[in-house]
Amino acid sequence: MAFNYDNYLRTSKMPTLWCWGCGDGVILKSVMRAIDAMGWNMDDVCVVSGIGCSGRFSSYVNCNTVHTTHGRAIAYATGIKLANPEKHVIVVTGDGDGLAIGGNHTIHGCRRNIDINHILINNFIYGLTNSQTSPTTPQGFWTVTAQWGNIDPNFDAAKLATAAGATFVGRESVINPARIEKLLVEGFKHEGYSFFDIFSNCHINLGRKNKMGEATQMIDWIDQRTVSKVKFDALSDEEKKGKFPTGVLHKDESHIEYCKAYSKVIEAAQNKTKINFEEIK
Ligand SMILES: Cc1ncc(C[n+]2csc(CCOP(=O)(O)OP(=O)(O)O)c2C)c(N)n1
Repeated sequence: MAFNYDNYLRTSKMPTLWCWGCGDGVILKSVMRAIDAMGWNMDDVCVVSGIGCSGRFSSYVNCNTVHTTHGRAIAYATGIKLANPEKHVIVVTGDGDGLAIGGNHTIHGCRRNIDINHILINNFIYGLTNSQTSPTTPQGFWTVTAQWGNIDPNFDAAKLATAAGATFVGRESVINPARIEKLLVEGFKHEGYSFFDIFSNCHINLGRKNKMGEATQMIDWIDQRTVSKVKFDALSDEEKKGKFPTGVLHKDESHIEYCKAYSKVIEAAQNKTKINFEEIK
């Protein structure tokens, strides 16, 4: 039977504000299917988003939602999760939202290993505000803030999240929605900070200015840049240049989740005892 997205969407908000062919819709549908696969009740799910095209995500999902300020979604999500550890918190940011203005919040969310699911929709540009350079815009690309070509080196968001302490890190792209869904399910099951670097196409505000004005052209470009982790690991250093591995890139279940650690603070304060730091490693 066909999947009934209406069960999970605010259909009254349709159509979305996203451009025709935008990858954000593909990711939205993948998230719906992953939530369904988890068997989560939508009353127990909270979707938090920042500002940007990606920020509109929370408007369309029929659950508890908070559309927050630019770059601050992780801070809101941290508060929501700490106050409601039994709820499932999903945060959606763009690459600007989550790596530029909100880069600080992202690294500290990862560092704390709080059990939130951070989906970074990485379309390599500030989409909503019409093409300013983001921390993932490739070098040489034209943007309105780099009209002679972008000279800035990029962040590899997955490496950044891993280095900052996220305990589940994965990457997929809109080329394969089934793989996004599979990755999300695995990350949703993980207790701790789950970071998903999802490559998406913004053919309108990035592609059009860089000879990829059709969605399919930008999707082909993403296809050329991504390779499964298994294949990536077998490449030479030279072959790895400009390529990004997909799939589960990092998983570590040896660290305590932040809400659990915080419960020890509450316990110690209530009992006027000391925290046993052996228990919160
Ligand atoms: C404090 C603040 N600074 C700047 C803006 C303007 N602004 C809105 S969205 C955005 C960038 C969005 O880019 P990204 O996060 O990559 O998301 P996308 O639109 O590509 O999904 C900016 C700079 C704002 N709303 N608030």
